[in-house]
Amino acid sequence: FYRSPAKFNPPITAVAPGEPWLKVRPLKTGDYRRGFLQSLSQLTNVGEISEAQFLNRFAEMRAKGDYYVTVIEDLRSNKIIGSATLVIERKFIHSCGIRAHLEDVVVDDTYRGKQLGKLIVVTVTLLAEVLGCYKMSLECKDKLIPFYRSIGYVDEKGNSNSMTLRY
Ligand code: 16G
Repeated sequence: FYRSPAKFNPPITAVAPGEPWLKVRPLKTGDYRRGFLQSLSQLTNVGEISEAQFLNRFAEMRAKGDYYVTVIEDLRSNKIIGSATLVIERKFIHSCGIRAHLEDVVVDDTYRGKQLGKLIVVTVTLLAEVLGCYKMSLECKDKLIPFYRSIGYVDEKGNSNSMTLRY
């Protein structure tokens, strides 16, 4: 499997994320009340989402089976302090292959310097490989390019320039 060039110092893992009160795990329905959406609002506009809306969207994602939302919880406050989503796209090409997209990566400002962004990205990147994806791609702000490079992502210039149409 993928050996990330990312260096962890001290050496943390998803199972032992550096502090006994931090837990890396899949999203659960109760995470609405654990501040999951407040945490996401550090990334972009989340909007006013009721618990029913959240549960409905989460049920849709689970029914599809192609969404893997991973969160980090602070067990002291029972708050979600970071998350990342892996979305799988089904293809005809690459022998009916599957491709992974890394989406909505966020770690609370107040938890900076604990390597948690790196940890969650490495974790879902490995998960995509275990699931059989032939590649994982993402879009990010320019200032985050060095971060993703340090984890092994490459900007394939001229080949896959990221382009957007906004509605
Ligand atoms: C970043 C995110 C993307 C997210 C978008 C939100 C990563 C790797 N990329 O590009 O997943 O959906 O920001 O910004 O986390 P927007 O609200 O402008 O679409």
